[in-house]
Amino acid sequence: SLLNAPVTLTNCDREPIHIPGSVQPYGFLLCLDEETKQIVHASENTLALLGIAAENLIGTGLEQLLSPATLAELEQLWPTLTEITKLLGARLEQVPGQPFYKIILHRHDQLLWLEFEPVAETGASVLDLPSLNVALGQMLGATSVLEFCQHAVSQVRDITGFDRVVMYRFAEDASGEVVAEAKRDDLEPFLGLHYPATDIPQQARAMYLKNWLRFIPDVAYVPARLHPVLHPTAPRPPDMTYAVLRSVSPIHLEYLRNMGVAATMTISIIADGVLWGMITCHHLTPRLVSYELRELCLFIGKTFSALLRSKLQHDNFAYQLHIRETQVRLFELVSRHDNFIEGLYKRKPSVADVINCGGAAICFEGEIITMGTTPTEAQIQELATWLHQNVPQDAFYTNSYVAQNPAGVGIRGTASGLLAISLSQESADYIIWFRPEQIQTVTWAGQTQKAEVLQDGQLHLSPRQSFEAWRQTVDSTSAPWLPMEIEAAQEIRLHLSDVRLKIFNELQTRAA
Ligand code: BLA
Repeated sequence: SLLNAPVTLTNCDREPIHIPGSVQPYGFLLCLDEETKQIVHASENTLALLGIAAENLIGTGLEQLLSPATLAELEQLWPTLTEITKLLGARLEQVPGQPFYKIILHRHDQLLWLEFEPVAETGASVLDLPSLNVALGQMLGATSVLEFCQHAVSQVRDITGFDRVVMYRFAEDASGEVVAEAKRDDLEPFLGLHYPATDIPQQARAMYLKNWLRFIPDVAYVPARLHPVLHPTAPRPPDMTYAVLRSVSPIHLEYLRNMGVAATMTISIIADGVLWGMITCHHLTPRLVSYELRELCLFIGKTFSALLRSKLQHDNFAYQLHIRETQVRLFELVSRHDNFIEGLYKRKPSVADVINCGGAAICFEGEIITMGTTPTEAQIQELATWLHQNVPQDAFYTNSYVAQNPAGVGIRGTASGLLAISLSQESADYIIWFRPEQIQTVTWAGQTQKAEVLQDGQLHLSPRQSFEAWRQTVDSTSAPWLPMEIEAAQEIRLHLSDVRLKIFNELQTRAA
């Protein structure tokens, strides 16, 4: 089977993670036939948990486990049950010596799913409304997407007590970045780290759009098989997309073990039907989180998702506004200086302040003026000459200059990204904004994790190796330029050409 075949980065996408035929053993699973309400699958750990072998449950009803009162409650639930889970608390009255159970119910794949999680006490309410109100208030009040993310991860850490909680945000290319983090002080920070798209394969992403929360209380678990794995009339094991106890990919478990993580919980962040990111929780020792607390985190994740679009728009408007305001002030400075070029760099704001960049340069009539972090003057001169000889357009932008001109390798540290506007058709006069190479802006903070050996030269099964894999894909690349930034640069070009035309006309009139 695929699970026994060697795993490579290419077959990773094909692992059928929705039909593992087994569960995590911290609870047990019963699947009932929708019509007859008879048990058709039971996880083999019923023997360990209930003292009843799975095969002895097949073909029976729930009467040998539950009291008539609980059965009556279930009868009420069946008709309206969907993929969305519902909770019922019960003692298995018919089996002596059993603890209290949370029964998590849903309907899917023509089966009724009952997942039993044992709990120590019957469960006082964990819903602390006042602090939930504070949490939501903070999230609502966040003035930027990053602050919003920070509140969400802090809340989830407060609620669950996980050692580390991060917001993992996906980029266009499906790679991801840790953009917010709440953690135990002594842990190495993950904030700012990136990982390649392959760390979370496509079928997993598709599943996480349907099922918003995953929980692995102990990554060292031994899966409990279903009995039977295949129903006599079914072509494949039952579809566990919505099952809480679903046994997860062994590849992913190995990844987590290599990371030194013993328990995880992840919550999907979905904006407009797209997986925008995940709240990812880690614990260094096994950790059981109750169903109710998981639901509370899910509530926070869904609230976050619902508010996200407006926060993203807010960030966008704020940046748009910053560009407009600095542009207006810059143009004022330009008009106040006799030499208009001086207006671009002598005072604040300078051209470098209009657009997010590492630095900027003005190349004008053989002179070079630099602001912020830039290549050397000689390198900028070479770049201006290259632009003049190779780029006929008035504006030029790239997030990988090296990909356009191999000679760019020498300046990729400060200038992997370039946004340039031409000030003259005849000579190499430009304003150029620079963006640094992305990988130089992020590095692993410490060396506390031991380096793992690459297993077959292509498998990356820990975040540190993943980071290296990501590093290779974005070699000599900067963060991309946004359409509004390119537009702003164009506007500056047009404005300056108007100014020069006016100066030229004035000189003509004076001469006449
Ligand atoms: C799933 N991989 C995941 C998940 C995360 C990551 C968050 C979601 C499952 C979960 O834990 O709830 C990745 N986790 C990370 C990253 C960090 C982290 C990047 O904490 C960074 C700090 N994984 C690989 C490779 C393969 C792979 C090379 O790295 C395939 C060859 C597979 N990852 C893989 C699979 C799943 C997964 C199959 C699905 C697990 C499941 O739900 O069954």
